[in-house]
Amino acid sequence: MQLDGTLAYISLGSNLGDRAGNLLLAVRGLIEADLAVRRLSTIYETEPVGIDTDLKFLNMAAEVVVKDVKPSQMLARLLRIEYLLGRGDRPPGAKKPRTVDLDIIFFGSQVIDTEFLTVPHPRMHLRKFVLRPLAELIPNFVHPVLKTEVVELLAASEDRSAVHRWSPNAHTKGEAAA
Ligand code: PH2
Ligand code: MG
Ligand code: MG
Repeated sequence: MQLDGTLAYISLGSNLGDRAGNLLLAVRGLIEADLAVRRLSTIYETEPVGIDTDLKFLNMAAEVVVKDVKPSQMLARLLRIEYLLGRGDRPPGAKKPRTVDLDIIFFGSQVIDTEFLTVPHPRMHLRKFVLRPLAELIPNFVHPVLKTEVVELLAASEDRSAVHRWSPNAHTKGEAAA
């Protein structure tokens, strides 16, 4: 069946407070904002990359179906969800721990480069915490600029930071790394 709308991919991250709870509230926020969540990756616990914190992140990816929504409108909705979940108290762009961060990774195969929004996300191909969850959902999707599949980007990534599947009941490192 033909899909009625565009598939967009969002990377979700949290490294402050109840991290898994924050991710779930963010997913609920997407649904309430009319961004129809179709599939979710599993959750990964990830070492912080390029950011001034020792607090590990939980990261995941969401596939949403958007209809009659422009990328700039989607961005505004994501920023609103971040704000409602407690990211309003910091200057934009500050590299600090965050309750929730929602980044547009792909918006169909569109290429967007404005002052406010760059899609595909300009650093996604360098980050295992984005590529690993994304590869669960769309391993063979071709990056519209790099012309490379998501699994190939993951295999070629030089990011050596730790990315492990997370499960709610495994609190020791060994179990979490299963
Ligand atoms: N987000 C960043 C910077 N660094 N590291 C991990 N592991 N996970 C993130 O979501 C993340 C990060 C900027 O948004
Ligand atoms: Mg981010
Ligand atoms: Mg962000």
